[in-house]
Amino acid sequence: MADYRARLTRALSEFGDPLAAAMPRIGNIQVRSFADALAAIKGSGLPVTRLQMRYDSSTTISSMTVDLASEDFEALASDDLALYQKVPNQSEGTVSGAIAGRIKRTDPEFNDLVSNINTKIIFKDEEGTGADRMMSGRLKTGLDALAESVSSQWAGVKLRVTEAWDEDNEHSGESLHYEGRAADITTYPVDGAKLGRLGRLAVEAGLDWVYFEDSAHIHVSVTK
Ligand SMILES: [Ca+2]
Ligand SMILES: [Zn+2]
Repeated sequence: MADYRARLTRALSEFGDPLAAAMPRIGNIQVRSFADALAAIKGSGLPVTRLQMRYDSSTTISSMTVDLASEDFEALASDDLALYQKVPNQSEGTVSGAIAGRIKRTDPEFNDLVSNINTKIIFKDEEGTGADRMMSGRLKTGLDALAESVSSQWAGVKLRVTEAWDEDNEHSGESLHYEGRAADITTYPVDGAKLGRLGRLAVEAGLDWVYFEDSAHIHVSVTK
């Protein structure tokens, strides 16, 4: 009995249950079942949002209720990027390198950009010019890898690019978008709750600098 009581007290205290400090005298089998149940919950790896016990008397548990967090909480508990997080946690210029100059269609540097026609990526192309597909070879390599991991992570979900190379001066002055070395991404279908995981997948896909820029998109960039 003492052994089970100690196990239960320890299990309860791990959940921060105040009952651990004032253990009721409950039956041997109940204590064992309860301790095993708590161990199983802990083993599931899911956070517990509620733990409630009811007693018929000082020696009998009448019910025990445990609410586990949803899988959304499981995602939050992982290494997903948080809003405004940068990986690595340095300035973009330090990691990806400063822009040399804005590339226009008429510049020779434009010929160094590639058009990404990967069918596993949805390109927003709201400009209707194909600019969203234009990018450096390194950015294409990273996004192509990311597209694979996105479809592996979520069935029926694709990587979506809303901006890559920009010729419409829609970004801040020194933005790497102007050199085709940056992209703004989401999932498709668009789901803000997936952005934190998307950011981590982008890091793992080899994109050099990943920034959870706002609640609507992830910004990524690469070195030259
Ligand atoms: Ca666009
Ligand atoms: Zn951007």
